[in-house]
Amino acid sequence: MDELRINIDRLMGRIDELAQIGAIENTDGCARLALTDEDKAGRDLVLTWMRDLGTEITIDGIGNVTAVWAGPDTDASLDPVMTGSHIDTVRTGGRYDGNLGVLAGLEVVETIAEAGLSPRRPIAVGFFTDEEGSRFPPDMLGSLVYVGGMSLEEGLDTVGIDGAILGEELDRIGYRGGAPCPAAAPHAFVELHIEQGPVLEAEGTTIGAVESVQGISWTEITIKGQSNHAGTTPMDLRRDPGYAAARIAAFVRELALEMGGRQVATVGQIKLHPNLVNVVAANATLTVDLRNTDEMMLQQAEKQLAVFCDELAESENVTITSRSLARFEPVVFDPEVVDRVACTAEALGHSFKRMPSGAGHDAQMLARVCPTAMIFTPSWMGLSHNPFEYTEPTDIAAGANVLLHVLRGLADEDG
Ligand code: HGY
Ligand code: MN
Ligand code: MN
Repeated sequence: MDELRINIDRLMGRIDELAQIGAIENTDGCARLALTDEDKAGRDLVLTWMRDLGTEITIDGIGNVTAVWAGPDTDASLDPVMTGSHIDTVRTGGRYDGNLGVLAGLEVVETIAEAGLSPRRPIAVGFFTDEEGSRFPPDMLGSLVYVGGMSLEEGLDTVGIDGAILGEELDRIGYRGGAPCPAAAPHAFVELHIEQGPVLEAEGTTIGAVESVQGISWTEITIKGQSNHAGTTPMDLRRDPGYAAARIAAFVRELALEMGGRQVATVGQIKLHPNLVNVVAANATLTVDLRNTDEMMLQQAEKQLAVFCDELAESENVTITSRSLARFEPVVFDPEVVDRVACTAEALGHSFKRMPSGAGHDAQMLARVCPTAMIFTPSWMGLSHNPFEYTEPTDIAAGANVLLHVLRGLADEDG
């Protein structure tokens, strides 16, 4: 492996500059929910950097952006090797989740270009629309459309948690492009991302060679009862969706602890109506996020939740309905590409660990159409989806250099 390395100061400068857009006061974090004005401003800035690198930029019908770079002797007719991630964030976002993968991809291109090198294949750097899915579920919506897992029409018609229509928001920010969905499959896809969990830091390991992504199940549950006076309504006459929602939140926590293994469960959103101190709620809406690396266990968790809701509806005399917001089975990455990540980390002198991903990523969608893997860097205190998310610059440099050499290797291969 040669001595070529990325320029960490330039990469950190871009990470810091992008983080100013939607910056969350008194923190290092940023909030750029998909297709908001902040997301548009972030997109505009990243496109400026893509243009400065002389890449060929395409924007597809769901707003995914791809920048393709070729050296003077690159065979531009060959399928590109692709990297990338997302630049939309959750409302309590950090500056590394997704942004690192996109900006490290641009840094890799700039490093190769300024070294005057010409990889055999072009290198593409992309960011995908609405990876977080927290405004417009499901998560990874843009990359799902990119690979043909969801029709463009269905993606555009998606209704957000705020009632906005995805396609209308895309038009409002001027990012509905003309490039076709699904896109042509790249030769391979590698995504650099922070771990967003505690494992690498706890083990003092620098690089994660990610082998798989766990299954994801998002459900929206709606509970209808009867609003009533908080003071005059006897307890045995209540039909209380607020109480039922609390019971479901407690149930899924106990279920995950009982199942053990890698089962996790989260109630991230609870809305009561009319949400007033002296009114027994009329209705409640809550979301349940269940995940497991094992598909059968995940199905079992879903079944137990459904049975619990049926029994609860009966005992509390409320009606409970549910709808799926996202459902993805576990994904296993390409062992050969994972091996490249592991070998490259070792050749660069970094400790590494083969591991699954607890979070969903665009890479799990690209894995449907091309050989794919991911590179993780440690997360301070395992924190993410938190404005105090942090990764050491030395670890960022390590991850970006592994990305540099894995992409170069893939870009120079035949076939
Ligand atoms: O939900 C996830 O795992 C990802 O952050 N979209
Ligand atoms: Mn992410
Ligand atoms: Mn995220």
